[in-house]
Amino acid sequence: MWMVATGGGYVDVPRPTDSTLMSVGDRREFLVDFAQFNDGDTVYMTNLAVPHDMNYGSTNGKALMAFIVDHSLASENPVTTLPSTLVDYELTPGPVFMTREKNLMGSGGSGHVWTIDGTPMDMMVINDTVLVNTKERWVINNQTNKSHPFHIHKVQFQVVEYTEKVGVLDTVATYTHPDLPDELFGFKDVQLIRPGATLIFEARFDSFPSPLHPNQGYMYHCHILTHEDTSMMHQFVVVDSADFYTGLSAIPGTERLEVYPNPATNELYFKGSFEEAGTLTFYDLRGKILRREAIHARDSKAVSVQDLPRGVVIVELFLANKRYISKLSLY
Ligand SMILES: [Cu+2]
Repeated sequence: MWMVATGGGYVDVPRPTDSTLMSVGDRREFLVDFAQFNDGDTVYMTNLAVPHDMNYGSTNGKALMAFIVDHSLASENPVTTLPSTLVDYELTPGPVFMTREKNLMGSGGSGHVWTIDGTPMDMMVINDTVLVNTKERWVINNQTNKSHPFHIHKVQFQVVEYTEKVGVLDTVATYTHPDLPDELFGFKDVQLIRPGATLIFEARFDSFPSPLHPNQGYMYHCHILTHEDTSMMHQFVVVDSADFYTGLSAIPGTERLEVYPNPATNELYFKGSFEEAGTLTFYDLRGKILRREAIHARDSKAVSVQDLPRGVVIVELFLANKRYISKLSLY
């Protein structure tokens, strides 16, 4: 058979194979040549991953589906040839605007929580803000001892690189576009990440709902139901390139951050104290991260802004369930 498409469209050329590695939510399309079989032959599609001591109780214990060949059923316009190429396929062009790194964490077991970056899913929290029409690179590290099918809404991504440990010696194997195994190739929105493996993909975030409303975040999560439910899932929004600050302001629950002095030169202070530790991020006006750090913001605490470029920047203080933002002039 030949793999001709993934969930996100055609691949470059028909790829001959007799098996493929699928995970939860994954989709592939194949062209299968039944002309080589005789009338009455039974052809099984089997699950090679069924453990030896288990089967589905049918004639062929690993069978998922049986095809009985009947040549009299041939369609009026049968497919008898394969094109040598299907589509012009290349990585999405243009520079990478932002790289994000995510860690899949947790170890399962009773009462245990699977997370992304140690942070459970919270409907009231937007975990990432993406600038519309930019290409991003996401690095997903599986730090657990289970495989996770990573799934993202909104975009079809392309795998740039996949690194995993193989064999009893944990030899590191790295696959890089375009020299990828079939199961890593093509536009897709879900990809299995083995224990200890790292998936790197690129995608262009080409549109967003406008205006933003509550509950309009897009999700990314493990596609195993018990993992996403407990709670290996985060959400992101895509915002307008015309004014990143307006986009941030539109995220539900966002409040104004008061900082002084403004304009500032060397140091910055917060008005008010915040109970929890959080993340402080400086963006430029297009939404590119200039600096990001963990912080416990207090009104007497100085933050150095000496290393930041002069001009207007955006300051964001992101606590566990609250986002505060401000524009800041530096001179
Ligand atoms: Cu999972």
